[in-house]
Amino acid sequence: MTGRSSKLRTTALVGVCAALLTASATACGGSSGKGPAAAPPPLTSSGAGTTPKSATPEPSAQPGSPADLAALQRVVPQPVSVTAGAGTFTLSAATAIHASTGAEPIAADLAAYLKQQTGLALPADGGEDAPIQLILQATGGDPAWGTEGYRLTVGTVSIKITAADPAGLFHGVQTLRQLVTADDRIQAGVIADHPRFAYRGVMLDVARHFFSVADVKSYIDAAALYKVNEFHLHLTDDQGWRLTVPGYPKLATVGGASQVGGGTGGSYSADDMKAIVDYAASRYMTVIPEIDMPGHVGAAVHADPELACDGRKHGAVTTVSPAFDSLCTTSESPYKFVDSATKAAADATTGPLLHLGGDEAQALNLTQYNGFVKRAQDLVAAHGRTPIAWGEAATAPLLPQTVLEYWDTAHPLPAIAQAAAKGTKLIMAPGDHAYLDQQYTPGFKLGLHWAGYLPVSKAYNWDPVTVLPGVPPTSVMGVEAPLWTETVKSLADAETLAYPRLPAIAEIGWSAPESHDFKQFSQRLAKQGPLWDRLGIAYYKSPEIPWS
Ligand code: TNX
Repeated sequence: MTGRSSKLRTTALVGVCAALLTASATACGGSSGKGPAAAPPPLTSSGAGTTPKSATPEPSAQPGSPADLAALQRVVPQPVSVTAGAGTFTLSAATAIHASTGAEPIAADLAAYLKQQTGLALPADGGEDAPIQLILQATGGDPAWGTEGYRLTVGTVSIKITAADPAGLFHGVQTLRQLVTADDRIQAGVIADHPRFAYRGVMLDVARHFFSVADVKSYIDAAALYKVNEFHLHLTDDQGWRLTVPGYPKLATVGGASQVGGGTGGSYSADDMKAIVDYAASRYMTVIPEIDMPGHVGAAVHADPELACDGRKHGAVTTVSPAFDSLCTTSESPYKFVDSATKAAADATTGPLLHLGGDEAQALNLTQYNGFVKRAQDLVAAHGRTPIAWGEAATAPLLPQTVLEYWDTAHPLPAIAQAAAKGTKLIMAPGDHAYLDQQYTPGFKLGLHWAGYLPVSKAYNWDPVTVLPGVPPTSVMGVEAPLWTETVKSLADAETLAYPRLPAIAEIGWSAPESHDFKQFSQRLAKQGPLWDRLGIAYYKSPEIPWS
């Protein structure tokens, strides 16, 4: 769970740069195809699906031309190094995939992805001489890989992905998917890659509008294409309670029976939660459940009025605006509820982190709020989970392991940087750069704009270690792109707000800051459009992006 990893890997590339054209930001002194090419030969023709001559074929040793490098520049997030070779590999239905021991599920994933994208049904059970090789190499690989890094080599007759861990192989598969062109070709070259931050999250608010398990899976699946590895599920809020909690049946049945604008809402059974958690795990993502407290509990006090202090009946909240109800922190009964709800969230998930909310508790004074946050953290910890809380919780006494999530750029609390200076880890989700629910432009058909308008360039142009002054860079665990759903009624609405900004934030979380360049990013991003069209992902055709 530690934060940052290394910078661009420049030294190891020196030898390769002499022969092949590289787009690592600094390695060979060139990028975007403008670097010096070593006597580029003409493109060689592809060896479509042919059997390689050796069992572990190496990629084309022919140096790539600037045009070859440009053809390879279509990956988001930008990899650590991209080195072009000459020629292309062409996929066919006869191109078999071989997996080393332990990599078999990822070979099946690759085959399924390529079927979805190209219509070709590649055999995923190829032998050791198969043209596509997925190799798990636990020892002796590049130490820079860590668990999520990988090396992808593409030649005219073979493709090989090597990684130390299945997560790295899976990320390599995502890179490979993005490299496949409309005519089923893949540019030759070598990509070496690993993430900057360990935490690269997205959040989906299923409380304001309910989303079916199938929709949640689709949202996860699309985010996996951009190497997102944390899925924060905002399960409860004023307008809906979506988690089944033993001992409190009305939370789901009554608190779950509505949403913004009314309607039927919904909630997840234990089986539903397991389906989400298992699906996320198959995409190398960990689910972080959130129970938002002590404010944002409109649905909870509607279901169980004794959780509030006033003893009155609370109607269902169906408005966009918050209800500003609160748990009754001065009595004991809400803590039994907090214990049960956080236990249910812990039991429904498998990851180390559990979000206890803590935002916008306007109905409490600071003493009441701080006292609540202290006890809620202890209960989360007692269930074996590391607490996360929204930035406001910085005013409370924090457990040493509690993580804060920075969001409120309209009121940046000095206590957050102060906590970070004392060792608290931070997740960066600044509203004015990372909130996918903020409108792209004035009048955009979806979204809010309390943090300002958020065009793609603004989602891209920020650095997590400098966005909040006074924060030590080592305290930053990573980034998150939350999608609040007050105005989001369908998966297509969610995707329209997330694409193309989610890939921008994913790149901020994965790629070295030296490689960040909006113009170059927007050209790579433009090449994702046809893939989204093929996969049926809705997106906003922002005029900032040179869609082809
Ligand atoms: C603020 S972010 C909220 C949410 C809203 C969001 C809308 C946060 C911790 N609280 O309750 O949905 O703004 O952008």
